[in-house]
Amino acid sequence: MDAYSKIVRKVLDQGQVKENRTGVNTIAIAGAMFEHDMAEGFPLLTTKYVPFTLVAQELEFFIKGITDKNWLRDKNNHIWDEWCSPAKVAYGHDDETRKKMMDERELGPIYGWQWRHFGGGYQAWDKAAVPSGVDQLKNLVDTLKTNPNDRRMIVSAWNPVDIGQMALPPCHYGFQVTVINGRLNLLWNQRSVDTALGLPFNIASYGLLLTLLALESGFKPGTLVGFLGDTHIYENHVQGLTQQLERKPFSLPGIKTSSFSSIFDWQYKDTGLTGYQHHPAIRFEIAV
Ligand code: UFP
Repeated sequence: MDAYSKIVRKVLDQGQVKENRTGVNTIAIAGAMFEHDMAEGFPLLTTKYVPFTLVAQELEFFIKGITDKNWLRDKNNHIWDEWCSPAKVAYGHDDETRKKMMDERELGPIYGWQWRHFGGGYQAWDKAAVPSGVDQLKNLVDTLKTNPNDRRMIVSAWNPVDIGQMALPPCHYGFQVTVINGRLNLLWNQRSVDTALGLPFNIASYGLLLTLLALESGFKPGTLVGFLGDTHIYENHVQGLTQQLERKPFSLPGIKTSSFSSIFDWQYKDTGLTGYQHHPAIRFEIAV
């Protein structure tokens, strides 16, 4: 059984019913670990279709530090749409901030902002403001090239000062890179895990980031590890996941990047899958 299916199995077997803010109960376990050796292939689920292009577009959006979701919408990518509906924006915002965010289609200082401008004084509606703050991603890349044995290569998206301004507090709130025996490993932390809808995307996204950092630094892709906190299945996802577990996985796809010069210039179009064989998509309702 693949690493993802094992987590699904564990939540189905051991999960306890838990209420949460969405109104749809989950079954949840205290935590789980996902581990995948990139030498075995790219970790995109084969037991259902996962739209890799949407994952890659979102990663480019993060890497570029963009927080205006129109950048994604222009590419027909709607994965962040739910997180700026008036109900969602009410999440920790006063009326004036909400109006500005709706006008701007701004998600607030979410992942990309924290990766590239941590502590930089987010003011999205002030077009004249030059973003400042700590460029954590650039620092990580520089260290990877100059001192790969370093054990401090961390990017944090969890910024308590900024959380009130975000459309959604980071779910995956930090990642670390290590280099061991010429292989680059990426370890991410995630506080809250929607096993059916979020986790397949999160695995693919960090698998892609690992791949890009390996290209950037010349190390071989190593192990992808996810430390997962509240790992849950929404009750209306149980049936679909049970059906998914019955499917026999295909061998994993490969991943191919053309004309790579730097992770900072990389575009989602530069990377594609090779040989992605998969079972049909499964419809899961998103709990917002
Ligand atoms: N969620 C994920 N992965 C993500 C993301 C959200 O699994 O990358 F952005 C899920 C987890 C949870 C919900 O079910 O979205 C967020 O709700 P909360 O903030 O209450 O944990």
